[in-house]
Amino acid sequence: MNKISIAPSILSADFGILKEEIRAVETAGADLIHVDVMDGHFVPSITIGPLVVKGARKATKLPLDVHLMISEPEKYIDDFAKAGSDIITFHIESCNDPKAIIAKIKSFGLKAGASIKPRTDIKALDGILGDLDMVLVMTVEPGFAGQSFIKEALPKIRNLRKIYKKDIEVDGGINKDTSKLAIEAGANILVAGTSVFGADDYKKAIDDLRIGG
Ligand code: S6P
Ligand code: MG
Repeated sequence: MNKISIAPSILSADFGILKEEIRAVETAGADLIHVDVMDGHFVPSITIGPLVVKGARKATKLPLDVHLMISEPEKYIDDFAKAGSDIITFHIESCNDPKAIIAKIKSFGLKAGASIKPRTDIKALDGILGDLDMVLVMTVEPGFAGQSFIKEALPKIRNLRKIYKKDIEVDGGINKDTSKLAIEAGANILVAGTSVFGADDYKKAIDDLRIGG
């Protein structure tokens, strides 16, 4: 895994000018656009739904990387697929039948990802790793942007990389210092909200993440 991809999270963008924000990170070198969907149930916050994904779809040709932090994700795959997602990631902690969800995502021709929270062991992915296109390892507790990176998640990334050759994405508290740690551990897609949209220079922020500071 040599190429490091950067996925700015629009959760930290200015939603009043969302189209411009998406285009600005695209111009600055982003590889994917990360979309954080929260339902006020699986996590405390409520963020965005399929309508915003539909709007984002019109703003960019970059892949839309949709991170569902919601209960009963199986009920909403259709809506997010039809809105224009390219990758749909659900939380392993939020569902009983992950294989069925993966099959549903793939039935739309999309990539399927599964995410684990910082305290969830990679064993929770036993039996589905072969079906997935991506694993998203959370490095903060899902729910809010702007939290600090949980270093205890790093050994999990290292262990996962030994057995998983496809995409490993990290999400939460990624900045130019922690990106280095995540890349060294084996992650190849870095999600970043605050450290990109909070920067004055999006290009410099993205370049700094890609090279690990
Ligand atoms: C988890 C969080 C992530 C987002 C996040 C990253 O609570 O919501 O899923 O992708 O916005 O933000 P930051 O500021 O930690 O880079
Ligand atoms: Mg996310």
